[in-house]
Amino acid sequence: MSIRTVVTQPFSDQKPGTSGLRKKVPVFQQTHYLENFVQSIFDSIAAPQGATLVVGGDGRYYNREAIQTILKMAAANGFGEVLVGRGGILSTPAASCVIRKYQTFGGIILSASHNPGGPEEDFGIKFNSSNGGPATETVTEAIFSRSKNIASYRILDAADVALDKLGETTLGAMKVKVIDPVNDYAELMESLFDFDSIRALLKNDFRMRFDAMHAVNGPYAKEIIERRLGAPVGSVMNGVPLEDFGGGHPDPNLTYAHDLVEIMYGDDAPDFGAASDGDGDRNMILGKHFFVTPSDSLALLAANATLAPGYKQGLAGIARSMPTSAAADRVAKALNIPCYETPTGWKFFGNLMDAGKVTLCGEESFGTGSDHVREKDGLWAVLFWLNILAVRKQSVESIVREHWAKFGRNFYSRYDYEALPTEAANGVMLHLRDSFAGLTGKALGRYSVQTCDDFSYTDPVDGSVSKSQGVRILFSDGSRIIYRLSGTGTEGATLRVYLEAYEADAARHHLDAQEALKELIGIALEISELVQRTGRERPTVIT
Ligand code: G16
Repeated sequence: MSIRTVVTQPFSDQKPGTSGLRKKVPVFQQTHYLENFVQSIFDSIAAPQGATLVVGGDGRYYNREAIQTILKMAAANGFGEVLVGRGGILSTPAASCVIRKYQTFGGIILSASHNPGGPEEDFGIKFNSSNGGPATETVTEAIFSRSKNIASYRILDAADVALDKLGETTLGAMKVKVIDPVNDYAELMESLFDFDSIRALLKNDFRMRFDAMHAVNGPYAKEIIERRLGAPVGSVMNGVPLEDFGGGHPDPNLTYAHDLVEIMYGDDAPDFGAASDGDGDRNMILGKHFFVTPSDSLALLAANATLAPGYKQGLAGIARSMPTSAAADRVAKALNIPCYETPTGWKFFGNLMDAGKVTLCGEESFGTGSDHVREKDGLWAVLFWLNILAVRKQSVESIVREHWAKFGRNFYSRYDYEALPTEAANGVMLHLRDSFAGLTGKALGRYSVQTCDDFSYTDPVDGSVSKSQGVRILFSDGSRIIYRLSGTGTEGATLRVYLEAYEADAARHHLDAQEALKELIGIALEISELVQRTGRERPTVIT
């Protein structure tokens, strides 16, 4: 076996987005494309000789091929050991858990998250650091800049490694350890939640469904929910991971998780429904005929955190991404703990958690998590909810309604305009930025604009500054309209419009969010000239 140095040319499009490099599979299949990016990672992270790496992915199309390439390149780049999930599988939170538990130098996670998979669909790759979290912007910038002048990469000439059997093999001088992808993660979950109470809940006439969407969490959910917690077999649906997610879009929202939504809104609906995404880090929570917004879910978990054994000491603080509703801020205030507002991207929570400033984090994009790992964690959120339901013995809906009665309700909705021509989407953002002066102080219907800005964040731990993180139109009553271009799409541009209005009056809490936000939605479309500029009459997805 010999190490080969292969001469290559840089690609100009390897800039990591919100969460790593995501492209269509055929882009990754171009000669040297994956190798260039992997070598750019290795050249940027300064791993000491003999370091240990974790490698795994969500099992989507191209996962296996990519892992073989990464293993051979890791061997040629001086790594001493790689821990890889059996079959090349590791959910994103499980990868974070393994990195932390075995104190490795970091890990490479292969996933395009909630985006579809298949030969013509999406693939992705990102590096996570030794804290188990996505590399900071400083590191992703270094990787990008390396990718622009890379001239060669190193790879071991060797046969493929057998990934389907647990155990150790060698690849050149490097050890490859194939590990059980579920075990370490399941143990961590048992240490955080009251499995006895949840088991008792599931034994009674409480019924639940978990939709794994034919994605990575199938085996995790079957092991934890059905085997360890004793939910009846069949409680986990779409539990067999498929390379193309069964042709579906593994995004747990009301549009794409339609199998589950039909059941939860049908006759004889179960008491609790949940779904997670392609790589297992997102979650959606449903009660009987009832949807819990991710922003409310974060606030609810924070308010009830001490009911779970792993959080009984209370929370150090909460963090939410800027477009996430301020529902969690109200809980933080009541608990007298800080609440941080970060840009979109889980990577921004890492420093806060490492510094012990926050325990819970969440995002409107169906992401919730805590400092047990450094990724958002879909199943963790589901188990947290089950723990709360087991203790409070109330329905999901009544818990949420009680929460609103106490804290007020932050009506919330997100409109996604996917696959727009990039120029048109940029045009909307430019137009909005140009309108700041004219909008400030202006009355729009019953709302009055207090300020407008482009969100900028200074990390309170390392002082790094992230600019242009989304246009905010802030109204005097606390309502907000936010516009952002997604950093995770792979086709054209995705424009997101986030709408939020606070309602203290309990008599209005029963309103449908679309109804309550109707006027704000009209204003959002009008001031952005979105329809004229993009030609889109309707959003692709409303959540
Ligand atoms: C990633 C990030 C999240 C972010 C989400 C949506 O999630 O980790 O922090 O909220 O993308 O980002 P955007 O609005 O830029 O599309 P995931 O689940 O795709 O890894």
